[in-house]
Amino acid sequence: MAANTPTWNWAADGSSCTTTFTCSANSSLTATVNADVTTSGYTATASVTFNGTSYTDTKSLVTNYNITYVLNGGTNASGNPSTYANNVGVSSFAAPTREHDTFGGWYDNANCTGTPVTSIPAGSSSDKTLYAKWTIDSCTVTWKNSDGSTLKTEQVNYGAYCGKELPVDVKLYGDANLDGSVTISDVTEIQRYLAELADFSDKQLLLADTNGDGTVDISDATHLQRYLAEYDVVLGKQTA
Ligand SMILES: [Ca+2]
Ligand SMILES: [Ca+2]
Repeated sequence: MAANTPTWNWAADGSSCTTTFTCSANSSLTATVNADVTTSGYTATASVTFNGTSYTDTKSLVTNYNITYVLNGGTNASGNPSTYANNVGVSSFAAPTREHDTFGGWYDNANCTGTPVTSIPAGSSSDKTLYAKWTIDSCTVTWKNSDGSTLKTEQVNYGAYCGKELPVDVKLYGDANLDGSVTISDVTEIQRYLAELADFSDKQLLLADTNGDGTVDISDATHLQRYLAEYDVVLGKQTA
């Protein structure tokens, strides 16, 4: 039959193709044949011979895939792409940032184990999720005797004490409002500090860290409440 221009019916992934010819004199007459598909680079070529005439069609195999970043509280670098093309990949990723922490690489798993992901090679063919690994920055705290001499220095995770020189001649741990006794009003004062309604001096930061972990947060208010309720808890950093 005399055929008009064929219709090419590609598989989505370009791996196969059928070709439909329609009779130019009677469009109800069609013939569908399998084309031979070859690929070169990122182009697939379908070839078919029908009634002694050869026909070819091409399909691009370039596909864009998504990249998802799990930042765990960090801020991504603006240059990191949200997609990649499979014929190009991604040659490198920039480091995200998170305050007081050090970036430890991108990983393909939430536990950030194994080998860091530094690129996506050309030829990859799936959406990717990258997880940011973080290491908490640490700093040195110097504990001072009441005469000003150094008792000891200590490496602690970033927190309220960071970089501070702190006196150890303070006995009233929990006395966050510095009134000489440890009461529920100190819980309130810690909550005011956490709500940014009050500024704390270095001495207050030390006294307010009632669980002695180097930072002042809501767990210290809870710890102090438990102490006041006469649970068996001890206040403060046991230093001297
Ligand atoms: Ca007090
Ligand atoms: Ca604490």
